[in-house]
Amino acid sequence: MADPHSALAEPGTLAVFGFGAGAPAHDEDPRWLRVALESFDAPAPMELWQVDAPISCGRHDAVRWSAGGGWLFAAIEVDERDTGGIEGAARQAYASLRQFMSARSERCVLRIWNYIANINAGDGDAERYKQFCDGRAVGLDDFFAQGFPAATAIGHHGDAHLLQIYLLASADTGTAVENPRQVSAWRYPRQYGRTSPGFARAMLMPAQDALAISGTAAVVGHASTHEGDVEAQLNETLTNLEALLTTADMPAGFDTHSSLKAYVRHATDATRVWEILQRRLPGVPVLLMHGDVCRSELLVEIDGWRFS
Ligand code: 3EB
Repeated sequence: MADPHSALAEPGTLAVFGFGAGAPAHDEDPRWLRVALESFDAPAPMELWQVDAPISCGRHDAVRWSAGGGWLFAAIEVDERDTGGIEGAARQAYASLRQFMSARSERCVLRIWNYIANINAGDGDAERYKQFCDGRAVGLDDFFAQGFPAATAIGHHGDAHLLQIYLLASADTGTAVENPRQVSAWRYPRQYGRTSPGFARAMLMPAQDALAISGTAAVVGHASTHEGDVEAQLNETLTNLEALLTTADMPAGFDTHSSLKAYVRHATDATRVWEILQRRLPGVPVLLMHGDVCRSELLVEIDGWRFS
């Protein structure tokens, strides 16, 4: 891992991310975030968000933020012990983000990442991911009444009490994109929980020059497919990604500029997933992460970016 300080010192740096316990804890700069997910690539590269504009940054209660050129990064970390569990943590985190965002000019949330400990613990409606969905909806209130952003919700294996959420917002609106192969998440039937997850399958950036792709798995219609078969799930996921690119009028396939993350549930599947991605997406930078998908039967999920 390179030194985050030099990346933070570059002009136009909106945010810098490190991955896993090996990343520095460095807490002085609100633009630095250590994500609680481990990467299978050692050392994991840093992720760098840069804009062509001067940056201001700060903290507002528990929210840390940076902004420049009409773009905004905001992040919040909540300790579940302070909120009585994941539902309260999600409610508080989203209420804080909503309150912070509503006072900003960069109010259009385009993309959100949620990293949750023990995401599949608990049965039925008591599963922690479903409690997270309940709390998120309450905390958000009507903030996404105009439409949901693209999102990722993945289970991490770090601090068991830590909820991490970060987002990218803009002064200008993006265009949400749905996948014709999939039921929109906010229309999922009751069997997936009391509160349907609020996210769009992808978001076209305001200048229409990039597509932010939500966590995408082997979901067809509303059903999980290929239970127990990581290779078939990965192939289905790639088919879903292709369908999204087509719907968004993006060029087909991914290229060397498209940065993707593949979240793999079982460490024992990582090599196999890597080999398949090398073959199916040659030359595409994919960061392989150890993470749990929010439905326990799903073994792999991919998110990332496609630039036109
Ligand atoms: C799915 O297709 C997989 O709750 O914000 C993917 C992306 C998923 C985002 C979220 C959930 C979320 O339903 C799960």
